[in-house]
Amino acid sequence: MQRRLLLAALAAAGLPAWAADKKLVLGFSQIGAESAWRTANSTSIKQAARDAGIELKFADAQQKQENQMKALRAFIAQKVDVIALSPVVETGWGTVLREAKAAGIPVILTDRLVKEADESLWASFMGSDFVEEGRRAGRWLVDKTKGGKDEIRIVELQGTVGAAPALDRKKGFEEAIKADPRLKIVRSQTADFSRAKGKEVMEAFIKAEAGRKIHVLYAHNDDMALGAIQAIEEAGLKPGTDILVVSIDGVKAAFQAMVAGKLNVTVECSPLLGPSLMQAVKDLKAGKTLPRRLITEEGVFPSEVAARELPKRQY
Ligand code: GYE
Repeated sequence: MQRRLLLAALAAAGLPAWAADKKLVLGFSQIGAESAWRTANSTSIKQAARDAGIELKFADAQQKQENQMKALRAFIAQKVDVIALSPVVETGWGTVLREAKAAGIPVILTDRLVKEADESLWASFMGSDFVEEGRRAGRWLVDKTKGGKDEIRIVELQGTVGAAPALDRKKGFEEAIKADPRLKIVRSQTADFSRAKGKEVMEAFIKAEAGRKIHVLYAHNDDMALGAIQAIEEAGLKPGTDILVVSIDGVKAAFQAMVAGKLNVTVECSPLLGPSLMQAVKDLKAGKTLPRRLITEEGVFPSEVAARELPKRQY
């Protein structure tokens, strides 16, 4: 097609002239591959970029903030059109975000938020409400254990230190279990959102609590819960029965564990952010203002519905 005709067609479709000239380039700084959630998130973003015809520069930071900063600076040097960042921790992003702003490159935060006073440093934040997820887990537990008199002793496996979902899921859960003073968190430690560490820390909890009963395990994600389930079994106990297991994410393996009776509930957190991110990238470049916050919709799945839901799960 002649350029003049192409431009006219683009204008008629409400698209700007640059659309004729080049593919949009998106630099995406991913945290790592610490969990099934993260793997599903990376797949969603790569697939959606292909579907949208957006060139994706994908950088895996292997859990390190310094690697994410390097990636962002490389994206700025390469003059990408848009940067998307899933920040491993909340703090410490001001300088590099100001560099992106000075270079005129908009930043979209996905999955996790940063803690910066100047909110003009990002165009939009899309992801889950982690405090609400924590509350949902807590409310489920309050409801499940209501009626008795005895103390209910909970151990907690936290996500990565300083990460938004770890801080918020702790906060929301604590808020919700206040409804019943019998519910007490007796031990709480990070296991970095990983299955191997979940197992390791749960082993340590079981050892430290020898002679006392652990009634509930609350894990900030499914992978840590699945690791802990192994530790519980190796200690000769029945996960799901001797110890109630509550977790967050809703990955397939969690549904399988529920069907097997080893996990009691998972609070959904959707990793399928790819399509909304690509839409946001296109909207930004078309000059539209993005909503400051796009909240993912999600549910709660107790073991009773696991068998019915499992075939429908996408991740
Ligand atoms: O819950 C966990 C992952 O930020 C929501 O990160 C995400 C969390 C998710 O490693 O499994």
